[in-house]
Amino acid sequence: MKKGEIFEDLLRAVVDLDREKGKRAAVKLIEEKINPIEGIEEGLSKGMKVIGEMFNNSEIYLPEMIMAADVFGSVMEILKPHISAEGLDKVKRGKVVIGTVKGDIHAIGKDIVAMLLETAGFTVHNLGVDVATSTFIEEARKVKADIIGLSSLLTTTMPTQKDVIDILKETGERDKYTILIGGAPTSQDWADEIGADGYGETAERAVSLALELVVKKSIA
Ligand code: B12
Repeated sequence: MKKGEIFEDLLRAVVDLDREKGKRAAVKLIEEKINPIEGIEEGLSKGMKVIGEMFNNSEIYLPEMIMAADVFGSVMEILKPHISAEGLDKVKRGKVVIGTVKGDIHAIGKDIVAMLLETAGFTVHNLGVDVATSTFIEEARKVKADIIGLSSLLTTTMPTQKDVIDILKETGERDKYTILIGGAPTSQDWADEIGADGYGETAERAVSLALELVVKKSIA
């Protein structure tokens, strides 16, 4: 079976809410020794994009969106143990506090970023979803974080990413942390506007950014 066909099956499994199809495709992907991260980005996540568009066009409703997230999660359970830190040494690279901002319960993308950062050698404190602005700051202080990761999937919760940065500026702690933002409605422009250090469009980009920025800081 070709790589593209497996990705297509993963995409279709999410869109058709077909858990068994997803599981079969995941097993195939592992048998064919394809990088699971590619399967997540090129298959599952693309399927989720389609689901989002269908929801937007009222072709599906909330229960279907919940079921799609469930299929995504089941397939991830199969892929997770096969995601390895190939080529990366096991040196701890720094501490990350990550969560989805207040008012927002989207978890999938943030959890993938958290998982890949962990695989890349970071110590990750995943605060979950609907995280209060004060909790991000308190946890970052408590664990002496190097990076704060803020996920937002709703246009209405994007300003909360800015709130975290603004409060850190007010308390004089802004420069203590590298702040990364992400989530579907966010962008590099938004990151620049609110004064974040980086924007990660995908989980892979989030990891490369984290590595770049931490190295930069250590030689600054
Ligand atoms: C699945 C889903 C849900 C699930 C979430 C389940 C879960 N456990 O997470 C459920 C059903 C609960 C849900 C609920 C709602 N949803 Co919803 N949801 C989605 C959907 C279809 C997919 C999101 C997803 O998981 N994508 C897959 C992951 C892998 O991608 P990702 O999240 O973008 O993450 C990647 C990158 O963004 C990045 N990244 C993410 N976070 C971070 C953080 C950092 C630091 C970095 C560097 C990078 C990074 O890396 C990730 C991996 O590559 C999107 C559509 C879309 N296009 O995003 C709508 C969507 C986000 N939802 C939407 C809406 C409206 C809602 C509801 C308000 C619906 C309702 N009427 O109740 C509620 C909101 C509830 C709330 N208060 O949060 C809208 C938002 C519109 C807007 N612009 O504000 C969208 C865009 C759908 C649409 N087209 O209308 N949703």
